[in-house]
Amino acid sequence: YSEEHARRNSLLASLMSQYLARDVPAIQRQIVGHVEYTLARTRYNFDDFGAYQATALSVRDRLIESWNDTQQFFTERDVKRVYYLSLEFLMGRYLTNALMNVGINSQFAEALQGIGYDMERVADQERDPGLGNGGLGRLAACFMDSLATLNYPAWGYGIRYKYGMFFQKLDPEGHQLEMPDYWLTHGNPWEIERLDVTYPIRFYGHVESTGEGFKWVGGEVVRAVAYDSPIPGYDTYNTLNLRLWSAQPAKEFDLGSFSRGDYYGAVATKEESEKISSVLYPNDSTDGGKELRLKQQFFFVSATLQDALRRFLKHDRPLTELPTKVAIQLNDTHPTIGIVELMRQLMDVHGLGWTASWETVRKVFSYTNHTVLPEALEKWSVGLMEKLLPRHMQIIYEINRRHLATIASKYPGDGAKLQRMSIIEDGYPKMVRMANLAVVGSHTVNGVAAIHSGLVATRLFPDFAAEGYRILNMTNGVTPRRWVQQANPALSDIISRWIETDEWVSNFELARGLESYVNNADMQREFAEAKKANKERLAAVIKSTCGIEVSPDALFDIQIKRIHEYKRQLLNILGVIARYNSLKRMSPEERAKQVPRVVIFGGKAAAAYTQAKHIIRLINGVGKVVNNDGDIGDLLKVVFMANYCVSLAEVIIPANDISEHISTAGMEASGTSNMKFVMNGGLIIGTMDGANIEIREETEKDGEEHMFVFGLLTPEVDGAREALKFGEQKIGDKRLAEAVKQISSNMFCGPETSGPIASALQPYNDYYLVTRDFPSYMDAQDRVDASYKDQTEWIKKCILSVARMGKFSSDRTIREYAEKIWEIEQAPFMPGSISYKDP
Ligand code: HBZ
Repeated sequence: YSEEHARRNSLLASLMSQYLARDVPAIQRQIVGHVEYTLARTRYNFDDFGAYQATALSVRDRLIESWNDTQQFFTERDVKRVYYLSLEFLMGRYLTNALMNVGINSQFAEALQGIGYDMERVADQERDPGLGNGGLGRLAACFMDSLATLNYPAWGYGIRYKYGMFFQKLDPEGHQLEMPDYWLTHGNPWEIERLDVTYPIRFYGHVESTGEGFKWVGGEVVRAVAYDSPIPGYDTYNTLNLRLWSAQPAKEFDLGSFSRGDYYGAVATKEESEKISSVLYPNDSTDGGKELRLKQQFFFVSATLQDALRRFLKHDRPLTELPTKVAIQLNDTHPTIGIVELMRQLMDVHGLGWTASWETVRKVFSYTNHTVLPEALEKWSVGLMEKLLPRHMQIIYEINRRHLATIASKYPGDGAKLQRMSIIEDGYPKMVRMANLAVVGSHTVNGVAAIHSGLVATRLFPDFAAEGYRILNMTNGVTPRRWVQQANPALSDIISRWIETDEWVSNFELARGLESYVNNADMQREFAEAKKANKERLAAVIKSTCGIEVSPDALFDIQIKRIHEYKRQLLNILGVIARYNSLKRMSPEERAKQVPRVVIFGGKAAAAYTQAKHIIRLINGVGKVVNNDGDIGDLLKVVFMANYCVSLAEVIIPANDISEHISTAGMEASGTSNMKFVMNGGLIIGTMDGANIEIREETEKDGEEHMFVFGLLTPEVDGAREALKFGEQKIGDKRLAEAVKQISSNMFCGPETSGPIASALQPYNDYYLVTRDFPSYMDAQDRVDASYKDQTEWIKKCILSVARMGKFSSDRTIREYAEKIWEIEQAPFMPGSISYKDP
């Protein structure tokens, strides 16, 4: 490089470091500068929201610098990258996370303080970007944090929905109401619009044979525009990218409609295209075959693959080398059409042959399954696929033809096997099974907890497992940055002081150091005080949002998750009714001996999931009766917190004594909130399902009871269901029979709710085995009460559990994916290592 070039680069670097200095006056200059020049508001008068925006922009400036350097570094090193494809990224608020990961929280707090603003109030101005339904979307967010923290070269790809997960309200009777969540009202300071990064995406049209191959032409074209958000890692300079696509009208106008003079019609058609990225589907299981949903899937996957191939082809090399530079993870089957789209791009756009393309594709993709519930497996009708994506349907048929030919040659005459393994399901209408397509087109399939991965291999894909398809387990994890360090400063402080390092934040195994202090009275007292403070914080939120007064001295019993029959919120509320009845029968002396409880629920029901909505209504009905009963007072309170979301979880979880993870065995793939609750110093009441099993394995040693386990085991479930269906039809347990009778008598809600609930609890209807597990659930609750009475023993259980949760950091999970599935290496940015090319 020329001397002049070197002089210029060093000037640029020093300008940058002056601008991004970390001292308080420099930070204040940036914030006030953004108020005045970016927001165009006056520096003498701006509210908390203005302060939030300006603070966010100042933080973003820093992230952009490290982000640019990191990307340049990855490019120059030509490292292999992983692309995490997910229709959902449930990121939660950015500000505090970014400040803490970059390590500039205290400077910013002081800077704000100095100009008259309070950091907590400022951070509270941020709107939750709710671009996900639940566990699957939040997992993607935890993974991005771990990927950045561990310096892996990774990108997240998804959709920039204008409307996130609906806003949940409750009407006065306690019915769920859904309100649109237009989260971009005041803009989003964390994203960078890339109007220059755009790709055309085609829909409909037809396939033409060119003589050399096939070409997809006609139909409609929309444009995908990139929006990038920097993802800072903890205690590292590396900053990753989350690229979300937004749909815009394509430039090319339909000349036909102009010549017909239909100007408004032509504009209206163009406007339609924006709908593709407008709303997140709020179903956490079934997709209902909606055309727009398939459009969303193809839209983001096609843009992503065009982007990835463009990046790969910056170097001159054959596309068959793609797997040495690119790994693509499919977060559930939602992006599975990408397998077919990559085939199309390789063959029809880049001219590769079938065999080379297929080999390349299978080395690139891997697929994570998040459910074994048969009704939740994604299928699209062949008719819809043919209409929307005609070339892809052709390719799917060809993939299937070759796949079945291999199976048929190995198992001649076994038609049933062919039917089970086929990507196309015969019937009216014929359907494309996305899970089978994902398995056939991937080199590795994984489940998300040990038991779940076992079921994926033995129940979902046994034929594929027998053929040697690679099915692994990757037990989920959660990031200790957001879920302990940021959500629970009181506990974080205790951990850091007692183990004398804060390195647990990026190595949660170190929390094990707490074990040696479990009998230390000071440690126990501090732990109890932190818990109490967190419960007070939650009690204040409950008071202000629900108008219910709860005592922080009560046991806080929490179930927050999507409302779903298999998750059995119904079992919980039936237990509450039984507890209420039992308290009512007690003498005042007896009552005085009981452990007071606050039972807290939160969660959204899919808008069309009637039974789940009935359950919400019932919970609120029970709350009304119990909370207003003068005999009961603080002994029992029932709270339903509306609009459960990431930022609410951050306040709720640190306040838990007990959390409920009580799904019918075999039905919850993993659960991830179970991990967050225990890391925050609470215990679990739960079934032997999902990751509960592994949490118990890690946190209990011989003879200890740190998890209150109850219920049937997975292998017992099918038999028990049959037995209920054909056996005794009276509810045996007296407490349960009484509760069901009260529900049926409309004691808590009207017949439109109590009817369907009581009906679901008839043994022959009880698919989720609520009645079957009820007695053992009540026994487990009795053990909870008994344990809680001995506070010292209780706190010891909690401390030991926190200490033993190292496995459930998403850092561990990501390392496993990186080594066993993606085969990527860590690439920490090295200062001075990138060459800024001579312009
Ligand atoms: O994924 C959840 C599982 O239920 C849970 O057990 C697991 O811990 C978690 C992470 O692996 N699944 C979901 O959250 N699924 C969805 O949100 C979903 C969203 C849209 C769909 C289907 C499922 O079309």
